[in-house]
Amino acid sequence: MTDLSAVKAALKAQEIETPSWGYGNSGTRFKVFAQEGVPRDPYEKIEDAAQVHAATGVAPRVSLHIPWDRVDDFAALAAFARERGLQVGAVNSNTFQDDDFRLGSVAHADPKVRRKAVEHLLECVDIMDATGSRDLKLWFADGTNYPGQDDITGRQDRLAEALAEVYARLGDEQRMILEYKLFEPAFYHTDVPDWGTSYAHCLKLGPKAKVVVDTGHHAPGTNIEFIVAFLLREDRLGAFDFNSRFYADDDLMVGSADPFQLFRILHEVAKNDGFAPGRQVAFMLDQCHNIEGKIPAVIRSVMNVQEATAKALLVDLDALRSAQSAGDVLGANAVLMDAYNTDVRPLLREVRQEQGLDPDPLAAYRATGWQQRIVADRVGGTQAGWGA
Ligand code: LRH
Ligand code: MN
Ligand code: MN
Repeated sequence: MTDLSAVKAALKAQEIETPSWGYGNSGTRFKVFAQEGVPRDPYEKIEDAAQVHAATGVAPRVSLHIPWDRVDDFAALAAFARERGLQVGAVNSNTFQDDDFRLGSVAHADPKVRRKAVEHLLECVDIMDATGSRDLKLWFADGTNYPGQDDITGRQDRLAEALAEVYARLGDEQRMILEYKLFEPAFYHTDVPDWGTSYAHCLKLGPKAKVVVDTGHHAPGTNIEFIVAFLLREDRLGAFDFNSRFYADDDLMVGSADPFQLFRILHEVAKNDGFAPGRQVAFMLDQCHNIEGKIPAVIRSVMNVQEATAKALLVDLDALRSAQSAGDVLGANAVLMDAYNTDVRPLLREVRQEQGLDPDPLAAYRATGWQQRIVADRVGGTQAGWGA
C-alpha cells in the first residue's frame, strides 16, 4: 500500500521552476502574436512568476535567459525576486542569436568566434555569482546543414575544450547542465544531438556536470523514461526542461500532448528516488505560450506536472516489484495503470488546502485581478526573444 501522508509530503516539497521567457511574447517562424499586459523587462517577468508561485505554492524559482534578461544590476534583480518569495533558478546561455554564430558557437572553426562564445558562457557564471543561481544551463544550436560542411570530430574537440574552460570556472556549489537536441536549427547534424553525447561530455568534465532532458528534443517514439532511469542510476540527471510536443520542438504546455508519457517519466523519477532533494534534479518548464494566456498557461503547466507527479507517487512499488519478480506481466502493468488512472485532483486540492492555498490555482489567480492590472499598466510588452 502506498503511504498517503508520504505522497502528500512529497507533493508539498516538489519545486517547479518556471522560465522567464514563458511570460513574454513569443511565436513561431510565421508570426508573433502580441498579448496585452506582457512584461516589458525582466523585473516584470519576475512579478508574473511570483503570481504563479502565489497561486500554486510550488514554483519558487525562475530561470533566466541571457541576453533576453540582461539587466545592469543582477544582484538587484535577485533581491527583487527574493522580496517576492522567489529565487533565480538556472541561468540559460544564448549562443544562437548573434550573427557571428551563423556557423556555430563553441564548435565554430574560427577561434575568434569560439572565444566570443566562451566569454558569453563565463559571463553567465558571473551572473550566477551575482544572483545566487546554482545552474548554468547550456544548449548549443551548433551543427551543420550539409554533409561535408564541417568536420564532425573537430567540432567535438572544440566543444569539449570550451566546456572544460567553463567548467573550471564554476564554484563549488555551482553546476553545468548540458542540454541535447536532435535537430534544429541545424538539420544535417547537431553537435550535442542526444543524451549519450551530453553524458559523455559530462563524464569527462566531472561531477558538477549533468544532463538536461528537454522532453521536446527527441525523435518521435523515443523512450524518454529509459533515458531518465539510466541517468538517475548514474547520478547524471541534472534537470528537466518540460514541455509537450506533437511533431517537433513544439514547446506546448507540459502534459498536454501526452500526459501518459509524463507519468511514465515521473514514475522513473519516483522509483529511482529522483524527487529526493539531495538528488538535485531540477524540474523546469521550457515553454512558450503563443496563442493562450501566459500566466494561466504556466499555472496549468505546473498543475499538470503536479498531477503526473501525484500519479507517479501513487504507484504501489511493493506490489509492482513482487509482480515483476514473479514474472507477472499483466499484474505489473496493472499496478502502473491503476496509479495512472487514479483521479488525483481531489488529493491535490486537499494538499493545497493543507498548505493554506486555494484548492483551485487558476481561480485563485483570476481572483487576484493581476491580469486586469497588468493589461492596464503595461503598455508595449517585449518579446521573449523567441520566434522574434
Ligand atoms: C532549445 C531550447 C533551449 C533554449 C530554449 C529557449 O530548443 O529548448 O533550452 O535555451 O529552447
Ligand atoms: Mn530546452
Ligand atoms: Mn527546445
